[in-house]
Amino acid sequence: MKVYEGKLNAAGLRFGIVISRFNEFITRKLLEGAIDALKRNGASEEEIAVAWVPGAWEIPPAAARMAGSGGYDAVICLGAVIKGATAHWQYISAQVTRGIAGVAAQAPVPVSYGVITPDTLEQAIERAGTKAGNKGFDAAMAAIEMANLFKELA
Ligand code: INI
Repeated sequence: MKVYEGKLNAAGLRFGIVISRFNEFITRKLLEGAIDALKRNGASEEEIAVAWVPGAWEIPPAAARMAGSGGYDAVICLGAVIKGATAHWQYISAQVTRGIAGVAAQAPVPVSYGVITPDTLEQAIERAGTKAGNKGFDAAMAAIEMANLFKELA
C-alpha cells in the first residue's frame, strides 16, 4: 500500500498570499499568523509574496493569477467578511467561498482558504489570534502540507 501525506516542511517552497484590505484590523492579524506558520516551518521570507486586494470579493481572481503564474508552490487566501446590517456580506461571503473553491479545484498548486465569515467583530477577533486561534496560521499550515502532497503526487 502506498500512502501519500504532505510533510509540514516549508523550506525551499514559494508561497503567495492574497489578502484583503477590508477589515484590515483583522486581516493583518491573519497575515501575521500565516507568516508565522510559514517561517516556523522553514520558509524563508524572500520566498513569500503578499498581494493586497481591496476586499474579499477581489480575492478569487487575484488568487487565480498567482496560482497560475508558476511562481508559487501554494497560494493562501486571507480575508474577513463580517456580518453587517444588510444581506450584502452574505452575498460576498458565499461568492468568495465559491470563488476560492473554484480556483482551488482548477489551479496547478494548492490554494488554501483563510477567509473568516463571523457574525460579530468579537468572533472575528477570536479567530484572528485570540480564543479561537488564528485562521491565517491554520490556512498557511494547510498550504504547506498540500504543497508537499502535490509534489509527492506529481
Ligand atoms: N469585503 C470584505 O472583505 N469584507 C466585508 O465584510 C465586506 N462587506 O461586508 O461589505 C466587503 N465588501 C467589499 C467587497 O469585498 C469588494 O471589495 C467591493 O464590493 C468592491 O468590489
